[in-house]
Amino acid sequence: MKSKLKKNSVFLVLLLTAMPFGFAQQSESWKASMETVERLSKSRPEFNYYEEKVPAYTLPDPLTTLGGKKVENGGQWNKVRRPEVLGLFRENVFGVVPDTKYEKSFKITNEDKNAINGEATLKQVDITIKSGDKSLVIHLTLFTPNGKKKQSPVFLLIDNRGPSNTDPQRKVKSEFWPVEEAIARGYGMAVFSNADVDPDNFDEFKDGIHGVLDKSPRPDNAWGSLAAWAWGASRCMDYLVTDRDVDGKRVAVVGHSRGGKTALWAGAEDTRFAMVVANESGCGGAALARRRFGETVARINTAFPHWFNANYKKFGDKEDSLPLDMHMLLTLIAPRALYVDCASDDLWGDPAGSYISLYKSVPVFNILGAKSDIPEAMPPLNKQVMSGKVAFHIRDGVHNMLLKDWNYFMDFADVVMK
Ligand code: GTR
Repeated sequence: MKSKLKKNSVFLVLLLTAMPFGFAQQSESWKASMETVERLSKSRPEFNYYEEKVPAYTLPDPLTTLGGKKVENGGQWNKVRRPEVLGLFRENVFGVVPDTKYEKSFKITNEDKNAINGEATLKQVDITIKSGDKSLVIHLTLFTPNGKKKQSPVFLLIDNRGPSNTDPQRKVKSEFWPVEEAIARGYGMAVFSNADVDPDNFDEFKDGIHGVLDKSPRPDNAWGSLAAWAWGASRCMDYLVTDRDVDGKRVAVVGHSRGGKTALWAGAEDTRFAMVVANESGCGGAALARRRFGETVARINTAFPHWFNANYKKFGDKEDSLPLDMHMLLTLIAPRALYVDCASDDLWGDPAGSYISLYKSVPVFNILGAKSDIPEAMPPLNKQVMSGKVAFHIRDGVHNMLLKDWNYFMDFADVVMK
């Protein structure tokens, strides 16, 4: 036994020495290239892109209650700490949904059982929300694979890019929503446009669902657009759980960038989502606020005053006084499946800060029995890490969501949703 071990380690040493330099490099943790850091710094000199300039910070412990008690088991998390953390994010970041009564109805406006050369069934569904004399329609598009005995798991995309990415007729195809590839792997694909729920502009919350449900005056914790889009994802989920071709217990909510922030909040608010994918969600998403790397709390609230609630604006340049940080948003997904990913050129969204955030959320997954041992060091470029219910990758290239990313999401879903 001993000599066998010895033999093996000699072999390993020989192998490592013989390995070409490029290969050895690839197994190292990702670091932003100096060229990227300098280029982006030049384009936005008022923001920090240098790791060594990240200020010292202390993160709040997700497993210590506001009263200072240590959470020791899943029961205490579910009963005490999770509601606290959810409340902190409602109050200080995304906002509270008004309790205005509304009616909801579904209408299938188009069904094609022979879509994608007979591989899929297409349904287009109008989800109508009505309150008093005001109403709004969310248009949901759904493809499910044909010829399956069981109901299909589905990815629901919160589309923040516009209809050219989500053509129901499939004349225009986009890697942003790769329906054909997902169908071939046995997944359904659903999508709605965030603009149906709330147009992405600052109009003092007059249009979209705010015009239908908001009370006046709006309190400082009233929901912003991200919370409205997340609410829209839940209304789509209301339909999906009724569809005979969909397995409502295996629906993943997916979003890119502002959509990624939204997907996280949708998964936090609505535990029916079995999986959350936050693609390049950055500031206000997976990236830690206290690192002040790339986009900051002050900047996001100035550039997009409608995304968060009014309370969040108080924390611009005062990140250390936040009673939370974004790793705690990720804990709200536990013990369900969570995918965080970044792109190497997208330092604005702080890939390193997003990974630390994921790593720091893991103790909550573990206390809930979803054992997830990801390493503390970030993985190399284009190398997926997955463990238990969490997964991560950093793709080479710019801010976008591509087939490469989707393939990784589906590889993870194959493990956690099939
Ligand atoms: C940027 C914004 C980011 C991100 C991005 C997007 O301008 O600063 O937080 O959300 O837009 O959604 O594409």
